[in-house]
This record gives sequence, C-alpha cells and structure tokens, in this order.
Amino acid sequence: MKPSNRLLAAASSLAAASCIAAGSASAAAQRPNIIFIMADDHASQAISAYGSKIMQTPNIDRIANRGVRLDNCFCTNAICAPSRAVILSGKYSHLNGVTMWQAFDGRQTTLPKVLQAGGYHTGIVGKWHLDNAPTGFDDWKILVGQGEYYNPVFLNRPAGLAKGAEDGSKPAAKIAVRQKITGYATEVITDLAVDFLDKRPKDQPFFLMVHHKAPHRNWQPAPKYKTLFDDRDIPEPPTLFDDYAGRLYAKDAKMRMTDLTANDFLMKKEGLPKFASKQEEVRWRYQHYIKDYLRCVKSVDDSVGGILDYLEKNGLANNTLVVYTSDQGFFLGEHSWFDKRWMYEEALHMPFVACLPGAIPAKSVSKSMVINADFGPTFLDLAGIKAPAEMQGRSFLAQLKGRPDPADWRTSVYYRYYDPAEHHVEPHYGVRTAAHKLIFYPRTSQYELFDLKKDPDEMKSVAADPAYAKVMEQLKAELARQRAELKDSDSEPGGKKVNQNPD
Ligand SMILES: [Ca+2]
Repeated sequence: MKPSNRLLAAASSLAAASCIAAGSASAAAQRPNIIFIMADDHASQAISAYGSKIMQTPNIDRIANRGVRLDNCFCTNAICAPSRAVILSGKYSHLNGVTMWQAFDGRQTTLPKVLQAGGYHTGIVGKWHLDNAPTGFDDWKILVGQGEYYNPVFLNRPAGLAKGAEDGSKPAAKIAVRQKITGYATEVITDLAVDFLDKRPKDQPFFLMVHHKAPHRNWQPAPKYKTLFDDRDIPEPPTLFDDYAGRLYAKDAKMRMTDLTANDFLMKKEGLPKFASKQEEVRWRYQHYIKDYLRCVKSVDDSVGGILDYLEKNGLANNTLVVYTSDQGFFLGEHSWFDKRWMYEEALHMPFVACLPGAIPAKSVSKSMVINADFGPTFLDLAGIKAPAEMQGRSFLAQLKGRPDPADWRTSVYYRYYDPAEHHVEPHYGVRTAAHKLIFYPRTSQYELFDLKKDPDEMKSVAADPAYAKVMEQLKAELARQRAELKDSDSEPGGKKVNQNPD
C-alpha cells in the first residue's frame, strides 16, 4: 500500500470508531448479528430458489423464503481471491490491490475492521485465500490456500494474540497455529462456525463469515453423497454444444468439458471410456462433472440448514441477518464450459439471498443492480455504522427491505478481468445494463455487444450491427464514465505475484 493510502486507511478507521463511540452500549447490544455464508463457485443455476432445473437446495431456499432473493447481484472480477478482496475492502480490484495473483494487504480499511471497531465480535471460518493474516477479526480459522476437501488443515489465530496484533502484510502461516481436522471440509467448516457462535461473548453483536471451499474444483463430494444422482441424468444446458461463432475470444478459453482432466474425476476409477463421437464424449463428461459439482452443493445446502437450525434453537433467528452468496457465478456446462472469469452472464451473476425477519419482507425478489463492493456498506448500514469514504460500494439495505432503488442508483455495473494465464481467457472489461452488455478487449481494442433481451445466452455479438450503433455509442460513453468515476485506467496495478493459484 502507498503511504497516502495507509494514512487514509488509518483516518477512516478512526472516523468509524468515533462514530460508534457516540452510540450507547445498550443500543449496540440490540444491533442485528450478521452471518455471511459464502460458497466458492456456486452458480445460481444450481439453486432451486433461482428456479434451478438441475438441483434442489431446500435450506438455501429457506433463506429466500424468509427473506429476499436478489436477481441482479454481480461480481466486479469473477474469480475467487479478487472477489474476496472486493467484499472485504468495498473497493474494486484496481484499488484494493488484488487483481489476480497478489496477496491482500490487510493494512487497508476493511469491513471486519470497521465492524470490530464499532462493537461487533468478528470471525471468519473456512476459505480465506488471500495469503496474508486476516485483520479485523477476533477469531479466524482459515484453510491453507485452496484447502482440501478431506481432512483439511486450518491456520488458526493463536489464542492470546492481542486484538489487532496481526500484521496484514505478512502471511497468515507465519503466526498461525496449524490444525488438521478429520472430516469433510464443508462439515468441518460448519462445526467451526457453530463453535464460534457458542463461544462468542453474549453481550456483543457478532459478524461471522462462513466461507466454504465447496463447490470449487475438483469437486470431491462428502463420502455419503458419492453416489447421489447415480440413478439419473442431469438435464443439459441448451448451449452445451456452443461452437463459439459470433464472439471474439470464447473459442480460445480452455475451460471446455473436454479440458477436464483425470484429476477432476477422482471419484470415478474407471477412467475415460471409448466414445463413438465427440458429442457423446461431451455428454459423458458433462454428466460426471455436474454430478460431482452438485454432490458438493448438497453438503453446502446441508450446512446452511445446520446454521439456520442453530440460530432458531438459540433464539438468534429473529435478530440475525443471514446472507447466502458465492464469490462469483460459474459455468455449469453452458457454452460447454466449467469455470468462471468471463463477463458473460453465468460467471458475472452472484447468487444472493438474505433474511432478517421484521426488516426484510418474506418471499421478496429484488431486481436492483448491486455489486459485491456494496456488501460491506450494506452491512455497516445495518449495524448503524457510517461506511468509510474509500469504500466504492453503496448500501442496498433499503432495497433489501423492499424499497425501490433511490433515484440516483446505478443503472450499469462495471466489470474487469485481468489475467489470460491458465484458462486463456482474454483480459477484458465492460459495462452491463439491464438490456445490454458491452465488453472491450484492450489488447486488441475490439468490442463485443450483446442484446440481453433478444440473446440472453450471449451467442452472437451485435457490435458490428448498424442497428445497434446508437447503443454502442451510449455504452462506450457509460464505460468511460464508470472508469473515470471508479478511478480505473488501462495500466494494471503492480504488486508481487504471490498467490500461485488464485482461483
Ligand atoms: Ca470462486
């Protein structure tokens, strides 16, 4: 972090602390708790609250039924570590320093820091994936890197470490206590969440981040679900056999069903059979991929149910905001792909359901256009804490409560993906409105434009179609406006590449 940013971070932390000091202790005790449950790579196409054709998620649906489902929640950079950095900082990748490979500089202002300074008891269990020691948490138990599905090793905050003693510019591993825990990662993380809730001080509101590893590649299910779905075929997406015509770089991406490797079929000892045709092979691969993916989702849904049950049994359900989301969307065979990274719809959309009885109307649906940078300001708003000025996101608490967008709410979202390595996804950035999406590829200065109403699957760019000339001009202007407002430029922020596997 530059010195100027460090000063700014210190100043905004102080501002947040003084803001809270003005409130009374009894008011603080009444403030809602917040449980933020985030899966890794869980697409809304595999959540029944979103009308999934392939999966039932009764427990995630409990949240939606008690509260709200957001239909237009977007990530600003569809990959794991960057999305986490955006959520923590409330800032886009180019300002929080994690575009892809960098460790997160925990010296900057973050959501947990501001909540902690504001009187919340804060914790995180599960996937962290930002290398440096978490800051702003009273307790943390994080997976090593991506983490393992079976018998995972955790890095635990040392008991007795003074509050705020972590150096957010140094690896967590340097100070953590390592602990290998026997069991399946999703279930272990659930147990750690319950343990945090059991041990929390009862005179403070709490903020708990429950970050699952699942359903991230390589999709290893809980032993009890290894044969789930063996008795059926999972429906295929309509674009499973996409030929990539009509788009500039889709054909180059290495994330097709045929790019899956033997390591992705660990549960299948038989290996690849002989196929009569390429089509048959793609179908076979899709079935194996999607079944393992959904088996992992099944455990995540169970975990959500366990946490909801805990809240109900312990009298916490009526004063706890429960959020379920994923760090980005995912391709579940659409365009014959797995993985994410693209600004295309399946990766761009984040699922987001939330409940808080008495504040969020049950069974509601919001079409409001929100981004992951908004999460922090929203939670702070709920906690009655002013969001630091450096957070670029904006509170959507009013929309969660069923109110319409404020008159000056955003009508487009800005997105940027940086790195072509590994899956060969061409760097791009763009804006999406309710009706259209403009994508720009800076290395070749080319555009794609999609009419999301006529072509929701984004099969053909209309960037060169004269009928869309006016739309093109409008969106180009909107893209420039957003980039100026968000302080982005074509230069890529520096920073040491430390995270060898940031997805
Ligand atoms: Ca992810």
